[in-house]
Amino acid sequence: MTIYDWHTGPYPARVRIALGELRLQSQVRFVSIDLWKGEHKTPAFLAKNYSGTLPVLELDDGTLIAECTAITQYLDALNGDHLLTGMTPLEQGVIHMMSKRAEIELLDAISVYFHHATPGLGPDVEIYQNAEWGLRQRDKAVRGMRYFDSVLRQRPFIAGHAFSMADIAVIGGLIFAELVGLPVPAECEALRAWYARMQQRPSVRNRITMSPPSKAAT
Ligand SMILES: N[C@@H](CCC(=O)N[C@@H](CS)C(=O)NCC(=O)O)C(=O)O
Repeated sequence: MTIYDWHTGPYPARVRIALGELRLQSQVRFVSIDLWKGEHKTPAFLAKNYSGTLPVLELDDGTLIAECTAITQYLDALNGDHLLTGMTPLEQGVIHMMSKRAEIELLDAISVYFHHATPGLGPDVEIYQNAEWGLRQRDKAVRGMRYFDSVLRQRPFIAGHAFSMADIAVIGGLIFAELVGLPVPAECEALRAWYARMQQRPSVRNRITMSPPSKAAT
């Protein structure tokens, strides 16, 4: 299997963390696509992922799977344990919902803020920006942090009593928040304590050193 990603990217982090949790990293070859040089927008890369985003998983038969959730679901099903996406219908439904919510309310909102209301990936990549939209999404992300704080006041993990893909999605959001200098509000004590716990997990700690930048493929 090949993963096309960028070692410090918040979305690539999600798949790297999943690989670490599932102990699958030795089965993967990483190829770096340099976001800062816009390598994800070249025709060669767009042929792999129409959306022009990272990460992308390429299987040995040439099948391409983009989208962190889809990649994680594929990896999680490989050994049949479903550690990250749930075993029972109830677990699967709640984990899927909370992962989606983490994207909509936190991670994707911060991404829009980054691309629209900050210099983002630079003028060559950011060919359209709408700062007002970006700032609204930043405020949405802060509301999202307060929401996830309220969730974590009720239970130890984002989707219930066990670590899951939904935790990984929120971790991706807080990694992105750090990159753009968006602090978690001080009063979000449960979210802060949970994030400190998450950072102790080897999968989270070792995600960047799992594969530093390699030669670009496109
Ligand atoms: N919905 C996608 C989003 C992926 C995404 O936005 N990835 C970032 C990397 S951190 C990216 O490629 N950004 C480049 C861009 O949007 O120009 C997923 O879950 O995989």
